[in-house]
Amino acid sequence: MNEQKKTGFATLIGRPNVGKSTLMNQLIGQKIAITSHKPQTTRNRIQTVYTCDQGQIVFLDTPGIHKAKNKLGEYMVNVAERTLKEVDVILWLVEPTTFIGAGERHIAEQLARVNTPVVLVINKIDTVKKEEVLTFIDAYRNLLDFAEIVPVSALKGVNKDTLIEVIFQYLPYGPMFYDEDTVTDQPLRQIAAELIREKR
Ligand SMILES: Nc1nc2c(ncn2[C@@H]2O[C@H](COP(=O)(O)OP(=O)(O)OP(=O)(O)O)[C@@H](O)[C@H]2O)c(=O)[nH]1
Ligand SMILES: [Mg+2]
Repeated sequence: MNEQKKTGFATLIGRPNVGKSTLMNQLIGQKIAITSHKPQTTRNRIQTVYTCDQGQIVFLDTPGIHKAKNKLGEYMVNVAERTLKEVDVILWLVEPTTFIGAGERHIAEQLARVNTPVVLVINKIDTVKKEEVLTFIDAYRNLLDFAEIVPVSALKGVNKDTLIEVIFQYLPYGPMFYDEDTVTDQPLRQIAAELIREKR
């Protein structure tokens, strides 16, 4: 019997509002992180756990990476950037567009400095025509040496299973970090407080 499991850490990074928290909630099938149309919703690192027969993925949702304008912003960016070196795979979320702005280039520069494999996740494909998706892939392909490029819709759950498969490819074999019924490291009080913040 060979029951070896894969287990490791995947972080979600990207500019504010690209859908990091929405994707994480969708992947684990529960609402833990708050989401909103306003940027800079996530203020700290939120950890959630996905367990299946293959093993366990610990997701780290981070604050959006942006040019910091104040102390809170600076703190949020530091949290996101520090996380890059600590994980097995990085999921970089981008908007579905061929335009690569200064914000994306800044993130690409940070990513070029770490050895961690980067999966480019083109999110919100429910908002564009199917045939356009290839043009976005082409626009991004040369920006960085991506491990994979996966188009998804975090909102609708499109390509969710493909993304999970891709993540497992980059995880090492090893013992699980959490019980199989653990979903997050966030205390319930914290989840409740965050959900109240979202409703404001
Ligand atoms: N149409 C569409 N909207 C999406 C999708 N994913 C996220 N959104 C919307 O985009 C907005 C931002 O989503 P969040 O998940 O809060 O984004 P975030 O990247 O976590 O934002 P910060 O925490 O502020 O950095 C919300 O209004 C979401 O409903 C998607 O796949 N399709
Ligand atoms: Mg967020």
